[in-house]
Amino acid sequence: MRAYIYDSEDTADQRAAHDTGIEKTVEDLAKVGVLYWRIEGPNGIEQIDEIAKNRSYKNRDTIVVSPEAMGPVYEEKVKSFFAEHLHEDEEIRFILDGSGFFDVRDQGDVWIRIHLDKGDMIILPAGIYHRFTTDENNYIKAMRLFKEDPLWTPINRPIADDNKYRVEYVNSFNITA
Ligand code: KMT
Ligand code: NI
Repeated sequence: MRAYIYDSEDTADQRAAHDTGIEKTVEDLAKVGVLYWRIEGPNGIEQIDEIAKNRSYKNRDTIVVSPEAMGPVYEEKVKSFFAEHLHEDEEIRFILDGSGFFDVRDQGDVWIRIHLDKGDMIILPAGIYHRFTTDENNYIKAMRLFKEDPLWTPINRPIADDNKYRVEYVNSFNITA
């Protein structure tokens, strides 16, 4: 995992690094409610099971985002994941293979880019504005965890501004934008 301020001036493809070189820490992520774990070693799945048990994630599935897995709709899908949105539940991802970027808004509405690869586990809180893209390798395989039924409907900005999960999130963290 590496997190840094996203370079919004850079007009390259969304999958390019857009790297300002301004680093962000796990603590910086925690301040906006984003949780991160590095899951390593032979008992990795047990660690996932433990987090899932503690947080009541009963169900899980696997998604592969790649041209091979998705065929001709890949480019369209990658663009749709990159629309700024929120969810009414946490977004929980454990990277099984490959890599990609999750961008999250910080307290001042600046994009933090989080590069994840195999062994990284992340939880985005309900109500945080974010987006996803593969990187230039165009391949990621991730486990998605959820409580009962998945609540993955993306609600795009700015429609979601008045959503009660957004309002709760803004009130729980020191969000100024
Ligand atoms: C999302 O919510 O944008 C996704 O699930 C993207 C694929 S997970 C690596
Ligand atoms: Ni999302």
